Amino acid sequence: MPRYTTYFALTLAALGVGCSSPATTDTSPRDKAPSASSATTPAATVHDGRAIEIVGNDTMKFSVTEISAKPGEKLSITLVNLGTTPKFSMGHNWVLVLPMPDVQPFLTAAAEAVTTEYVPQGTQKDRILAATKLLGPNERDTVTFTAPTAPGRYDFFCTYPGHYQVGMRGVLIVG
Ligand SMILES: [Cu+2]
Repeated sequence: MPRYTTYFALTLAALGVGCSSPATTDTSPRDKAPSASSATTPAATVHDGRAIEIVGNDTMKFSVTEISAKPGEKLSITLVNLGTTPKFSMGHNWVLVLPMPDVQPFLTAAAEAVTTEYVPQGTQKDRILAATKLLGPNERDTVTFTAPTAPGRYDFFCTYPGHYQVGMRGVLIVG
């Protein structure tokens, strides 16, 4: 009888451990609810992809200009703005887009999208695969997303007006 009790206790302990993990993940959807303001990036609250940190600053360059990924790989890109210039004149974001024959119309739409922090709306928005928020000095933001399944080169850049032209851009190579 004591042996059975011990076995039963161990079984319960094992079940307890088994149950703790789902309980932890269950809190994620509830955590998302209060931050409804970031509705454009619902996955941003769960950063379980391969972590890559990119630093931007007043020189308008990314510290990482080339990222390699497997098709469909989950990535968590964190952009950190270590510049000191105020956001209204030197904001930075990280925007990954689908291949397009000419990026200029997208950039023009982005530069005009002042009210949406230089993220273009409408048909141009459909070309965005992932994007962080626009960051001021010492701000950071992480976006978690799944890399495209189609091998290829996917451009990323900062959509703050003029920063692409200065060289605040890079490429995600899938495959
Ligand atoms: Cu920028």
